[in-house]
Amino acid sequence: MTDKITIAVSKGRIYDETIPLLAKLGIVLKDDPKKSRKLILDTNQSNIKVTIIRATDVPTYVEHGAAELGIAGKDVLMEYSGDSLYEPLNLGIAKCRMMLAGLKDAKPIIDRPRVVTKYINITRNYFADRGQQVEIIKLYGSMELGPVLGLSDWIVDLVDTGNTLKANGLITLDHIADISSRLVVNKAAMKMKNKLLKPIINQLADIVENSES
Ligand code: PRT
Ligand code: MG
Repeated sequence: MTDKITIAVSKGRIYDETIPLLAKLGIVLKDDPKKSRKLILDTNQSNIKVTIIRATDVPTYVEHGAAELGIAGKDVLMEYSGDSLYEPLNLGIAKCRMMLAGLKDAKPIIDRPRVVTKYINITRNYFADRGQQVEIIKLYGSMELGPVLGLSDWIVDLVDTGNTLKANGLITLDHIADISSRLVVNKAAMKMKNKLLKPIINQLADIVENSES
């Protein structure tokens, strides 16, 4: 099996921006994942397959070697607690910012501030660094609703255009991190399948470098 690789790609916006990158590498999907129900997709290269999965599952598949390569947001990687992943490349796609936000017309906070987020670890570290006591409440989506319905004072979430915050009467309060998608590589595969992986990583690095200038 040293001659085959699987690339795990986050679905959603990362997938949309990954397909042109793969095309530049000469890797083209044989099926349209929006039409096919197959979870593992063949490409024009017989030894390379692509699987499109939940963003938060990408590091898990790659760490355990079920996929040799993965493409995931830095937000997901920062939140992930495993540590045996190589992260050789910032792909510069699906860029956004991790922000602290709250209601524009917020009432003064009298108690420990409550924060809703799906990024529990990032949020805990952020407030620990500032020495501030907060109560963190985990949500799985639509964080913006938290302050609107009085579940929390603040949210920690990703912001791109800022339209979602604005539409819900929220403003940014602090910038926590710049986010973009990264290439991650399984550590064992990096040794065992180096002949196959190295050229892909190098070519991707060239493509990213050229698209920056
Ligand atoms: O199911 P789940 O929501 O977990 O994932 P998904 O399949 O819906 O994927 P998707 O498309 O949400 O993409 C997730 C990944 O894209 C994240 O892990 C980030 O690395 C990256 N990314 C880049 C973003 C955004 N930009 C972004 N703006 N992910 C989410 N958003 C959301 C944000 O949470 C907020 O609700 O977009 C909204 C804000 O956008 P603006 O433009 O209104 O500011
Ligand atoms: Mg989403």
